Amino acid sequence: TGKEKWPVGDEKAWKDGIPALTTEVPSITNSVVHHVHTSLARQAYNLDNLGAYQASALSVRDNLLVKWNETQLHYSRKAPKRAYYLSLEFLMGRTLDNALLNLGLKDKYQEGIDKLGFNLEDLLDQERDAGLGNGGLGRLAACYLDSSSSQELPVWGYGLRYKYGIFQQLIAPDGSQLEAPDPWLEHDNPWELPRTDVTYQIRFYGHAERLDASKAIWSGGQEVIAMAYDTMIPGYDTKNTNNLRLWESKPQRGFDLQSFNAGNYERAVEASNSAEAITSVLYPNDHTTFGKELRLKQQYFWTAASLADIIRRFKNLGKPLSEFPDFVAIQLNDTHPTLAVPELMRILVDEEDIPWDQAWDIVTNTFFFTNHTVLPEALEKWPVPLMTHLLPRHMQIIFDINLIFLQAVERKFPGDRERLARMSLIEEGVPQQVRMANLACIGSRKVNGVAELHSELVRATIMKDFVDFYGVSKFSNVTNGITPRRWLDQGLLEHVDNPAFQKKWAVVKQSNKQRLAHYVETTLGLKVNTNAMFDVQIKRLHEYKRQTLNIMGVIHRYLTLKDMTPEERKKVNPKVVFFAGKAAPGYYIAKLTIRLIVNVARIINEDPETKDLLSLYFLPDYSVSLAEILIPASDISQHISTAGTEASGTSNMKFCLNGGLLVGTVDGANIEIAEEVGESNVFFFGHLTPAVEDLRYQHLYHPVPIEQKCPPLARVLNEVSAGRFGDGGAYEPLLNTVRQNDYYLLTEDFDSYIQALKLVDEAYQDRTEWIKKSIKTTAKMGKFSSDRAIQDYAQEYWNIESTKVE
Ligand code: T68
Repeated sequence: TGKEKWPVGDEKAWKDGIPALTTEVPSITNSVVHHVHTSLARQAYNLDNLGAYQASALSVRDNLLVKWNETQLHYSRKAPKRAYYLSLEFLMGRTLDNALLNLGLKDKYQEGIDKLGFNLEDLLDQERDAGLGNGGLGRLAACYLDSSSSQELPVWGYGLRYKYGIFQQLIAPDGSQLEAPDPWLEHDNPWELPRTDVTYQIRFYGHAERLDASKAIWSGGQEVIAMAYDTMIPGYDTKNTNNLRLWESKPQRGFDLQSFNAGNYERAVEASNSAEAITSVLYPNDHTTFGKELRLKQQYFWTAASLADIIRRFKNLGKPLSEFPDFVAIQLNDTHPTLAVPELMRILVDEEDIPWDQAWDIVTNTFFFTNHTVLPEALEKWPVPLMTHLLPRHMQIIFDINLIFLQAVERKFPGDRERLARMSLIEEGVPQQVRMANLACIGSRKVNGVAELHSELVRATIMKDFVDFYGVSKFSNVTNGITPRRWLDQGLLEHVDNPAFQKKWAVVKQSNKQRLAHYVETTLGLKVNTNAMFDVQIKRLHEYKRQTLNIMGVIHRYLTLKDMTPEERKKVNPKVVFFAGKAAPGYYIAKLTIRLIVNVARIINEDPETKDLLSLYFLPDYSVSLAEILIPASDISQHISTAGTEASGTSNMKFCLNGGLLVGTVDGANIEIAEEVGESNVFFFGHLTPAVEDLRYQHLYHPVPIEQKCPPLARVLNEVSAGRFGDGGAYEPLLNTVRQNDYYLLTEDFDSYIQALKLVDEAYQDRTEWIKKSIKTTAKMGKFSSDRAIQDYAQEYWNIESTKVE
């Protein structure tokens, strides 16, 4: 109510002491100088850009904290239903620029910092990216936090505070990717608040002793401490500032005293190391499962700490646990947090003495599950022996859930043993494995995919049996979205046909291209032709995303240019192709693709006959910050996955929002983007999803040699084989994926791909028309705001309401 008795001491003294927001230049400079002197213990005499960044960040942080405190108090008083977003990845990028934008203080800080003799843009550049994610899935989580605060929704994120984020990508002299660690916390992180008082003990190993048919006691094993770090999530133009809580693992007592006293110093240190190892590093694999014990430990550590925290907060409301789903909704971002399902059962049944059926009711009304891929190699499975060893009680609970579930399936489909085998939580084999997607599905109220086509495929493939069992209404769609705050770099329109506006539009795009060219020049020492069309493909390296198709297309273009007479070449529009993206360290073919791109670039960028017409850059160490430079600079971007493989894609949305056009397959969110911006503004090519299965079947059983099937592509492969781009036979394993069964259908789509790129060239010739397309595209992207996506979740899934801080 806000009217309750003041909790401690003199109310006025407390209230007067709350720091004022620094929203005017004099208070801004005061607060920055204050932090230089106190927090940093430095002065104007010895302050570099890094120090000035840190002091500015601390000053902005003070503002965020005033709002954050108010928000948390407001939520506690109002006690609305809350939603929690559990994600192993939050790819936040940098914070200062975005915080200033959301606070509406960018101009004022710019002025203040100028006054202190520094340049805001230089300071922004000092910040290290928080790279706590691999790609789309992790960045999506970050966009959803931004939108939750902006929409004034009571949502918290829960994740892990990795000491090392996604690895730093280096390029070796031969063009291959090398990985280096990312010690992003090296110089203190001003955006996090260590909460030494928010800790939980998390158990691993030990033994589970059954007490009756459903209850058990889990004891022994290893105990590790989870400690909270909070990060403020500002909303745009609102006081609401939500929280992202990340857990760090710590040893129980620093040292195991017993071993220490027994003179076994080494063992004591080992125990402490093994606890700290849990949150030491982000696993760099997307779309493959690795089966490493440490990864499973991360998943349990994080879900257990988060649930303990959520339950503690719920209990403060003084309500019975039967009302838990009325106050708590938990979104499972992919299957990574699925252990939350048996963990909540364990807490309710073993610790809270709630009967099994009632507990299961609570669980299945609390969780919601988002699937991000239908690729079979990405579906998470854990060996039963490993799970039994690490989490003996959870394994029992999973078996019990499975037994009851399969009995229900048997009642609905009597005698259908194959169906039971497919739907079981346990995959038979040596060893048996736990199917996490099945567990997430049956433990959740709803299941969603991330774009219309993808959700359709989820229903038709991996979840088909579950649709038959539950009915289709449990399985729906929330098309992904992106925050327009971070990803829109220019103003808006309504002026498509206004020549003055078109001109301004072109000027903005041009200056974004110059900014990118400047970046390339300062990082790679290479000059970029800013009069050329900029063509960009930036995403994780993966066969299904078909960077290989793109590089084969570039080589084809190069060979075509070489075949031309100088007269013919004069008619060609220059083009610059950019690639960026990381490959999982163990993904051999993806790494070979990088090596090929780098070496093709070396040859064609040096060819005096063609270099003004075609050049190619692989920008190392792709990150959120680099994306912020690349995306606004693109004329055209490539989203060319084999149909049916890219669940949604989100950079496609970011490019279009910035007036870049798409060349793409009929896949993921490309389809819905075309519906919004008009098909005439998207360059589609390639086979459609329903054809893919048949084509793969033909490749396996009726293969046709590539020379027959696609001569231009065969020529490209032969040139690479022959060593035209160096390294003779090095690329054979990559080329063979295309020559042999061509699972991702490059030979099937190559001709229409080249045709689509030709249409792009033609369209680009008419610059005015192109600019109009660009303006229209930006204007029609509203659907893909993560504000819309998060409202879909809030209304259709979580049933939470906006809770505005006045
Ligand atoms: C992506 N998935 C989808 N996964 O590929 C993309 N996976 O189509 C979609 O737009 C995006 O999710 C958001 O929905 C991923 O990014 C991972 O990064 C990942 C990481 C670990 C394990 C499995």
